[in-house]
Amino acid sequence: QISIRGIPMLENVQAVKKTFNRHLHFTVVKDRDVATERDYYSSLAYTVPDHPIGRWIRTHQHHFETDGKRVYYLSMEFYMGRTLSNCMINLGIENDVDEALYEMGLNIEELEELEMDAALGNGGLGRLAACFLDSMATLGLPSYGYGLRYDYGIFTQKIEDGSQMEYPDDWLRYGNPWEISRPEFLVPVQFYGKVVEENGKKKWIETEIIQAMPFDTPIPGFNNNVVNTLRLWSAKAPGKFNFQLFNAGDYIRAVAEQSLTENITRVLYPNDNFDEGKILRLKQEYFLVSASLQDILRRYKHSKIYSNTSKPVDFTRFPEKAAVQLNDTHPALSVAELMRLLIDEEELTWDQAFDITKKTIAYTNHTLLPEALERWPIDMFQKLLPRHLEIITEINLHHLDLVRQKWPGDEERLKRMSVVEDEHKVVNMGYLSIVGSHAVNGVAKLHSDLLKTTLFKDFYELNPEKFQNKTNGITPRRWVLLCNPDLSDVIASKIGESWITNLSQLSQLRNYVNDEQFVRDVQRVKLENKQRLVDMFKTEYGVNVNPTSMFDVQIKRIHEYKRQLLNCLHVITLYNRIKDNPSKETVPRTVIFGGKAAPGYLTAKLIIKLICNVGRTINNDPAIGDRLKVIFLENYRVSLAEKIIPAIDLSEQISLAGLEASGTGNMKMMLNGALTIGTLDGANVEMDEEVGRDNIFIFGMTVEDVDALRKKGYKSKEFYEREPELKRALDQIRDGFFSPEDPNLFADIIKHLLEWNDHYMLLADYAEYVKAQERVDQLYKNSTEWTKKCILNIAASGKFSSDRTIAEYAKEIWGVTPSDKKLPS
Ligand code: 26R
Repeated sequence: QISIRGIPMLENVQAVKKTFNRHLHFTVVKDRDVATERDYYSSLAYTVPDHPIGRWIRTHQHHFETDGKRVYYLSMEFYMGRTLSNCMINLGIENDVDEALYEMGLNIEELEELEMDAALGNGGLGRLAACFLDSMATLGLPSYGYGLRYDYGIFTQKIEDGSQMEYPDDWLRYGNPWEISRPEFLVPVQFYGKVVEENGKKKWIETEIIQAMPFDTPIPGFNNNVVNTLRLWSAKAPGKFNFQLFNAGDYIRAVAEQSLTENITRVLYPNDNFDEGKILRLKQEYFLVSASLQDILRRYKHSKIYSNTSKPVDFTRFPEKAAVQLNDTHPALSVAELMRLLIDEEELTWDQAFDITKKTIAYTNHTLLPEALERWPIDMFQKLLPRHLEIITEINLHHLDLVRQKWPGDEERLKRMSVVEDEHKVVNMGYLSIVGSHAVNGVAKLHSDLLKTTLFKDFYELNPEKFQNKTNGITPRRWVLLCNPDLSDVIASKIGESWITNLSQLSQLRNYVNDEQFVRDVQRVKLENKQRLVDMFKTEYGVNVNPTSMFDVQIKRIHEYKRQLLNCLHVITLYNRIKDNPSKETVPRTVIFGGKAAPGYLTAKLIIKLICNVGRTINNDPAIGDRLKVIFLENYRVSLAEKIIPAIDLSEQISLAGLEASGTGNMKMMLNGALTIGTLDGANVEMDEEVGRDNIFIFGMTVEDVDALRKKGYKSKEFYEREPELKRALDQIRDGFFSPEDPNLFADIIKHLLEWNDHYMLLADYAEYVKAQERVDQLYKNSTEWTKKCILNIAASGKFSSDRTIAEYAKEIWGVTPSDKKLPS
């Protein structure tokens, strides 16, 4: 076995042992007689970050000295998952640490399991931000992530009696060894107050101030000695009230109430693709934006050109030194805040400020779903951010002037394109982001095209040059090297290791599809990965799973548009077929679902309940045996994805065409040798292009078909009447076959699909989906042919590295150049 992880060096191993023992003693304050597993984990987690510290400081010095353009990625979510093993891999110290722990009689894999996920994200958007940080560091870009340090990340999901229950995710309970607070860079953020004019200058006064405390986490690049920074803000009460004014009772109350101020960064909003419009969320968004932009401007003012000189700071050159990327509209207030800072604080003119703002900011859209588009009520702005409302109003006036120039007399268009929607009295944050940016991008080809032809059509016609595509990607470090070390070794044994930072090299694997030993190795690794899960299914869920059965997996947030219900209808169909024809040979399947439902999204919660109940019926039916099993994974999250994805045979990507902006799980599964069953949606379209139609199971309506069917008048009941197996499955759900204790339990699901006309058109795609699944079964019977297609999928997955995505952002949006230079170690 060749090892990508390097050979342990004696002196390194000794050094790790020494540091480990020092931390056990001086940081954790235990000796080996009384230390628990968690104490050992903590010692390890304090040992590993000692390694990047020197490189972290040197990276900052390097950025200061070279003074290149910096990239700032602003995001309300960074779904980082665990840090320990990722850090060891990127620093190349995995084997040294492994060996040191082994020599001390400790099991590194068990200790790694004690790390809590940093789950500061909901799903795709947050995890994309985390993959981007890894790629930006690996490509040597001087980049910073800016986000919020929520005390509570995405809730912990428990399944109780088949229903989702939510528990707080107290991820900081045992401390966080990966962060360092930076009180010296504390910044004040203002809220409320009023705007007055003094000598022709606007002043925002009588505001309430909340301090933003930065916490920095190192982001090591892969094998290049670069260590960048993720800076997360935590709300801190100013603690400056005048003691004289309070009597004893007021004093206690005043101190106690400080903690209310700090609620701003208490918890991540658990909604994915649904805008609740809550004021606390608006406060969070502004808190991120204001703290980050103040920090960015401070860094510019202290950059090399201005150090040790009395040269006045020239902000017109700011866009040459800073690129700010908005991860969806959540940080869209950046447009107004940068304008405010430049005009009110730095005394630039409106035109100068607007020019700088537009050149600096770019905006990525991640969804077309109307209910996910942020539109904040004007009254809320008026109260919380009065100065920003003024600025937005003026930006809008200038913008509408341009529209009027281009389309004189087109009042309808003027109304459609207004950033401030008069009718609903809201600010459209998508429109604000477009107007204040020089680039707007979607996250897959199809999605970017749909932005131009539907959601932002008018804006595309006004400024076609702004609109771009940047197809998403994933980091191959976490999503194969870390999570699937055995597959990585098998790949490296054929093509070496350059694919780790140049994923398109995987195409060389095409040369080995007929190499029998290679095919057997890939097969063996998949089976071993599945076997590990089988053990987990037995202990965690009490279900006996056949490791050679097809692992058919749908893992993602639970949402109607993603159509977990369609998958469920297929499962019921398989069940009915086995029951009708018990002696017929079938391809054994284990159908696995995982994902969280937003706590307030009742239909999504009911879908979880249905899946669990269908599983209960099937898993306990002795006539089924191990031919069909259904599992709902509890608390799907980054660290669980790392265990599941290497074991998947079939990847379910079955959203209604036009609604999944990209998907990124689809890419992770492809890279780990799963075959995809999917619609022509999001990045599936490009996966199909890369791998070829013979090696992917595409089914269902295209975007054009969906359009045509809606125009013609879709009637879900017609499909229900036409498809006997579909009708039977729906009748079973309706009649309580899966919920005999409460036969009406799933009435709402039936309502959605039949009475309310099935908004996501599951019934229209059902027949083709079932047929595609039959083709899947046919292929699975021939395990060599199956594995060859898996290999072709791995070989075709190179495009989906986030390194490629980031290189495109760098070149086409940010104007910066990746570097493969290694900093000194
Ligand atoms: C609360 C509200 C404002 C909100 C809306 C939307 C909160 C969170 C979201 C998350 C959305 C934007 C999201 O995660 N979108 C996903 O982005 C991925 C990365 O680009 C895509 O792969 C995926 O298709 C898309 O759904």
